[in-house]
Amino acid sequence: MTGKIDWYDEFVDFDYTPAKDDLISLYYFEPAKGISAREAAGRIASESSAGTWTTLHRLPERVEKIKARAFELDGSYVKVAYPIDLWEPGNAPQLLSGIAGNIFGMKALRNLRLIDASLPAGYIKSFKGPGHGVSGIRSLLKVEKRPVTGAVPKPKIGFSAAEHAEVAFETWMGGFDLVKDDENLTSTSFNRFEDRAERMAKLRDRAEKETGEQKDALLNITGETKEMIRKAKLLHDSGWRFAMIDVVTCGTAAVQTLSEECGDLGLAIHAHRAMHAAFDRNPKHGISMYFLAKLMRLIGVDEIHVGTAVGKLVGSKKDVVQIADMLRASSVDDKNMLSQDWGKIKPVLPVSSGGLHPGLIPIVMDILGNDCTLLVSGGIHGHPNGTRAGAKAAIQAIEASMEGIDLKEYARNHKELKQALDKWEYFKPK
Ligand code: CAP
Ligand code: MG
Repeated sequence: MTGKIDWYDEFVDFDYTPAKDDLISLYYFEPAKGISAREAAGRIASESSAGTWTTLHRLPERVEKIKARAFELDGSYVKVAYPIDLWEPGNAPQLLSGIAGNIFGMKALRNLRLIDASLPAGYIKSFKGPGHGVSGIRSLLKVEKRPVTGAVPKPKIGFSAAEHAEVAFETWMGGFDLVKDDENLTSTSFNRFEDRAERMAKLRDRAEKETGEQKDALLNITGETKEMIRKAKLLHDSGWRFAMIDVVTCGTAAVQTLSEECGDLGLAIHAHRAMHAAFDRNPKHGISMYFLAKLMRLIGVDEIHVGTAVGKLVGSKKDVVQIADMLRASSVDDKNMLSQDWGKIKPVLPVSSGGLHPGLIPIVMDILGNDCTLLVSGGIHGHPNGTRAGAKAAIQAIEASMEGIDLKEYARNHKELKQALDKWEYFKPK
């Protein structure tokens, strides 16, 4: 072999100052044996923009203008600037194919993790963003200050549509706002989506009448895109104002389509993140939940799961707060992340769920504040006196937290809370 056969180094420029409209990504990376950090940085910038493994016989001049540049290297962290001309406006899948595509498979890297990307104003303008956002959800449910509340009938799957609707009614009558489908419940022979939606609508109307409160459901339309559109229309026609989508398993293209469709139907989107831990759990490799949540805000979900820090699933307190703050902010200035001005993109409600029960509600509210949705599922259906008492206990825990009263003190004259604390106290499930 004679001479140099690759040109990765042309994608490294530590004197480069990003243009205002460059899209910038932040990666954690570990070079493979024998590869320097600079060489690895060049490979990341090259393979995610305009390069390839070897020098080329014909190279259009414009590559010099549109190529990405690794411009800042700090230990195991690299920042890459991508000229805006690389990106198709409004195309989320293409963004991922660039900054989260081939580079994860490069042999020159032992590990790579996309931590964040700063999206320039011109780029975010090409996306719809949430139709409702935080204030829209609050006005749909007429819940002004406290956290929005919801629960999933448990077991995850097993109830008939009629039984599911009964559990929903008990949840609403206990004071909860929302009844959510579980992430893996769509339509089964014994609990068809259409049947569930219709039966629950009847009991929703009854619960609204008897309580005077707004009640709604997060019915899971997850599936093939045209089928999701059909189900969204069915929800709208039955008076529902939310739809639930498992955004990772459905994919960004489908979520973009449903963001448009649900926007037209006035449906708020609840984004479940099932499967996120396949790529965000390893701190050294994959894609951060922070970036996934950012992308979903850009595309236009209205609320998304961010974790609990104290429940049964992974996610540290620092991560949960960082993601929630990014979702609710109009601009982000977190020293560990990239800056982000959200322009007109509405804020998104963080959802905390997973192993919660009344005894853990004060901690979660301390972490997330009131601008969140709390999903307490096993934590109400496992109450010694059943679902309605469990929901009341959770509501009482929210009231105590908002009034700054110790739970055990508040439980002295709130029997449902007392019963919940007698069973779980402050138990943190694993
Ligand atoms: C919680 C849940 C949610 C998880 C999702 C479940 O039920 O319904 O899907 O919280 O996790 O199926 O486990 P429980 P995350 O309240 O009974 O635990 O919110 O972290 O995405
Ligand atoms: Mg679930």
